[in-house]
Amino acid sequence: MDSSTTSPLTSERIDVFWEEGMLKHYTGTGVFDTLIDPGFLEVLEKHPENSDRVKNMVSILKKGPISQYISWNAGRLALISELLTFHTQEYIDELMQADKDGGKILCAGTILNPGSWKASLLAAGTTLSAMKHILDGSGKIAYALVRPPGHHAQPSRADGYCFLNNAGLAVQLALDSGCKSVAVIDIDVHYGNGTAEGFYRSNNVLTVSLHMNHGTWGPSHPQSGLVDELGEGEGYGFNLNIPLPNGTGDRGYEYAMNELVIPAVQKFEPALMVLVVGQDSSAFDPNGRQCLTMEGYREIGRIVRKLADKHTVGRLLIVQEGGYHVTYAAYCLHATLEGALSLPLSLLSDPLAYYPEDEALAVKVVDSIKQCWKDKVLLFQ
Ligand code: OKP
Repeated sequence: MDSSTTSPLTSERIDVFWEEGMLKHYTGTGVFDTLIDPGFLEVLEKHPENSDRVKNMVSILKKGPISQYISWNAGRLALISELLTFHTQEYIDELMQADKDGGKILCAGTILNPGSWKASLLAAGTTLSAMKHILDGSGKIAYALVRPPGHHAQPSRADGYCFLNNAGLAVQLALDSGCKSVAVIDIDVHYGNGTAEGFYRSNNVLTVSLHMNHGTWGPSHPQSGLVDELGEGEGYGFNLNIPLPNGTGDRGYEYAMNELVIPAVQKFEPALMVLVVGQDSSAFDPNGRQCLTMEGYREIGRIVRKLADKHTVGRLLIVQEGGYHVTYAAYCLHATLEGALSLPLSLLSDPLAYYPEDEALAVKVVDSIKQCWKDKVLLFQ
C-alpha cells in the first residue's frame, strides 16, 4: 500500500549521518567482485560495492516518503588514535602504507585505491559521530550511512570489501564512554566475522549475526560463521551465529528473530543496541540467497525497535554494510527504517515482492540452533 500522503503519526525521527567524500572510494570493474577482467567479456560490470548503491540510499531517504522523518547530520574523519581502539597498530600502518603507495589489493575483492583511505576514515568517523550523538542524548535512533563497509574488518585484517570496522569502533566508543553492555544484531547476508572477532572474548558485547551459510572464504575470512563459534573465555556464549539456509525469506527471518534473537537479547539486557544492516539479504541481491523482501526488513526494523524501547530507552545505532542491488537495496533500507520508526502503516510499496516463499527449511534449522544453544549458551538457560 502506498500511503505517502499520510502525515507523521509519531514524533519520532531518525538522525542520519552521512559524508559525500565516502563516494570517492573507487572499486573498479571486473567479473562481479573479483577485480579481474577475463578478456572475453564485452561489458564488464562495476564491482558490487560501488558508490551508485549508496547514492540511491541517500536519495531515497532525501526524496522518498520517509524523508519527513529524517534529519541529516555531517560526519567526520576518524583519528588514527580512535582506530587503535579496535585495530592493531601494525594493521593501520599497513593500510596507511598501501595508501601512500597509491593503492593495494588487500584480499579477494577488497581494493584500496587513491581516495579509499580517506573514504574509510570518513566511514569510521561518521559512524563514531552517530554513536556519540546517541551517547550524548542528542537523539535516540541514529543511522550511519557509510561505505566502505566494515563488519568483515578484523582487528588486524581486511576482508570482504571492508578496511575499518565502523560498527566495532562505535561499540568500543560506547564501552569507553561508560556504557556497560552493547548488543549487536547483524542482518547483512554475510557473517559479521570482524565484529565477532573484535569482541570474541568479551561478555559486555553480545554479537549476533544472521547470515547465509557461506562458510569460510579464504585466509582473510577464516571464521566459519557456524553455531559452534560461540566466543572464548569470558566471551563464551556471547557470540551467537545464526547461519540460515538459502531462501529463508521473510517468515523464516521473523521466526529466527522471535525464537533466537529476542530471547537472547532480553536475557542479556543491553544498555545499547546496534543494528548492522545489509540489504544483501534481499530476494534480488546478486551477493546473497536469503530472499528477504521489504516487508521482512520492515518487520526486523520493528522487532529491533521494540527491543530498544524495552531495554535501552529506545537508543539504537544503525550501521550500513552491504546491499548491492542498486534499486532494491535503497527500497529495503527505506523499509527497515520505517520499521525502526515503528510506523503503523507502510509508506512505500514493494515493486518486486511477488515471489513465493517457503519457510519450512528455515524453521527446522532455527529449531536445531535453539536446541544447541540450550545446552551451551548461558543466555538460553
Ligand atoms: C561484504 B558485505 C571470496 C568471496 C568473497 C565477499 C563478500 C563480501 C560482502 N571468494 N565474497 O558483508 O556485504
